[in-house]
Order: sequence, then C-alpha cells, then structure tokens
Amino acid sequence: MGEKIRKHQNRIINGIALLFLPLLLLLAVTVGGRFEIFDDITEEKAVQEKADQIVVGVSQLGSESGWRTANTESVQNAFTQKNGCFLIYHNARQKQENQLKAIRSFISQRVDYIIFSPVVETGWETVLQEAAEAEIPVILMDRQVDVEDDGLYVTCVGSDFKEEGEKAGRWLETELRRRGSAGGAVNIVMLLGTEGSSARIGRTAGFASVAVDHPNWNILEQKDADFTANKAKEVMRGFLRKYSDIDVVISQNDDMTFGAIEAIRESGRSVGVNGDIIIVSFDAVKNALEMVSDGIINVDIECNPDQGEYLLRVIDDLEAGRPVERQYYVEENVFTQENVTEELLRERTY
Ligand code: GYE
Repeated sequence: MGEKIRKHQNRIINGIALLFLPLLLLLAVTVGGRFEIFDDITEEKAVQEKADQIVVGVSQLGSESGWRTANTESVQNAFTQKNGCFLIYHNARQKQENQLKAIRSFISQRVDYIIFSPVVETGWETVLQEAAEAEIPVILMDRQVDVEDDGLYVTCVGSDFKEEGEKAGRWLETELRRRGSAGGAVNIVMLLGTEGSSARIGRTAGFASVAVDHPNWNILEQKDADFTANKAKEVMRGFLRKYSDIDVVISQNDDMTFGAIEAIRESGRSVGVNGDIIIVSFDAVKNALEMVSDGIINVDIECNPDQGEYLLRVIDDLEAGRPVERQYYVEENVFTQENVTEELLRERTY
C-alpha cells in the first residue's frame, strides 16, 4: 500500500519537474552560472569557518547577582569568533534541571567543549557520564561538583571558597583585637548563599574553621538567602526582630549585603566602620567597594568573576595537547577602607 502511494507521489513530482524543466533550463543558461559560483563560495566559507572554530557550550547557572553578571560577561568576551570560538550560551535561571537540559543539548549538538557552573554540587554523575561517552571534555567554571569519579571533568577554573571563608574569619579576629573587644561575647548572624552550592559550603566551612578557636563568638543563627538581595532583606528583618544585640553580619555575597544593610537601616541601626553592626561581605563588586570606601561595609572578601581568559587558556592548552592542572584558582584580595583606592574604583568594570 505504502509503496503504491510512494509511486503515485513520485509520478506527480516527476510531472511537475517536467513542466518546469524548460523554465529551469532557461534560468540555468542565463544566470545559473553566477548563482552556482556564489553558492559554492558561501558554502565553502561556512565549512571553513566552522572547521576553524572551537564550539563551546556554556551553561551559566543564573543571573542572581552582580558577580554572576560580571562572570557571564567575562565568558562572553573570551569566547568570541576573533578568538577562534563559537559560543553557545545558556542561562539556567538557578535551576539544576535547566542546566541538565542545556548540557544534554550541547551533547546532542556535539560541541567541542562543555563549560558549566554547577548551581549545586550533587546530581551530575549521569549527565557527565553521557558527556564522557560522547567524548566531549567538560570544564567546571566557578563552582565544584561532588562526583565519585573525578575523571568526569577535565579541570575547574574557580575560587577557593574555603580560603575566602577563612579570610573573613581572620579579618574579624584582627578587627576585634584592634577594637580591644577580643575577649567579650560577639553576636554573629550569617546570611548563606544557595543551599548545596560550593560557594556556600566553602565559605561556611572556612569561617567555621576560624570561629572554632573563639568560644566567645556566638553564632546566633545562619539562614539561607539564596545569594539575592530581596531574600536577604527579608531574612535580615527576621534576625533583627529576633535578636536585639547583633554585633556582626557575615553575608556570603554583596547582593545579600545590600539587602541586609537596607533592613538594618530601616530598623534604625547603623552599619560599618563607625556603626553598630560590623558588615563582612564577599565578592567585591564595584557598588560594594564604593560602600567599603565609604565605611558602610567593613570588609569585602574578593571573589574574582573574571574567569573567561583562564578558561580560554585551558582550552588552548587542551587543543595543543598540553597537560592541564586539575584546578585553577583565580587571584583574589581582601578589601577594607585602607586599600580601596580611587584608581581601583575607576578601573573596576563590574
Ligand atoms: O559569590 C555570588 C554568586 O559562585 C562565586 O555566586 C559564586 C557566587 C558569588 O551568586 O554572588
């Protein structure tokens, strides 16, 4: 039956083709040659371009913070056609399921490299296995994954979050000593980033590793605010209602710090160098550094979002068959009123 229909269809198509044949011939004789040449050139060019370019699929976890926006820009500026790359970028809007979909689509498009910033550490085993089976190298950006087989990714370009947390703890230690209040009770609240994310896990552990030496550091409460200003404002309002004697806020990113400061000010209390509450923040985006310079934020532990260039270099090495390290840490600083200079603020692009 199917065969019959196909034959019938073929006959109709042949008929139509015969009908238009003289017209086609005429076209071919007059302008066809030129079209043919044009087609050949564009096709060839497209093939060449594609062959020259490294296709990179990037799954960004979201756009929750100023830091993230800067990180995305850094990647987009690095993987350009000028640098020999073709970037396929996807924003997962904070959802792991969206990242999993994006990675699977990169695999089916057979990209040359997959880069992604894992929103949380767990749950990646299967998709990474699929990438490995397709022989597509995976590079982690910014955050880590927790998988049994480390061979499922080539390398990671990101921050040492534990060290960042430790830096915050050490700064507080020194500051309290300087104020002569090292021995008395210090009441601390903590605003935590996205649950299950490396940034939160590392910063919390790093700070705790210093706090453990100070029995007088009284951590009243630590609560999730998902790295966003709005949630942090809400959480901070709750803290302020519950505790009348907060001395220190440890806020795991600048966006949460902005929200927290609003809530504190609304409650009639002051912040910063000459204020009632010490503010410890992470990221050091430009807006926050201005607040450090103005004495509103006491200290900002830098987290460097400029990872695009590092990632490009890693891909260059892999392309050239050079060995790469398991982990690359970006350079990071600690900023207080003393070292936030006019020049730094001028040069800060994010
Ligand atoms: O600190 C925060 C962002 O993973 C380092 O994620 C990153 C963190 C950064 O939302 O602002």
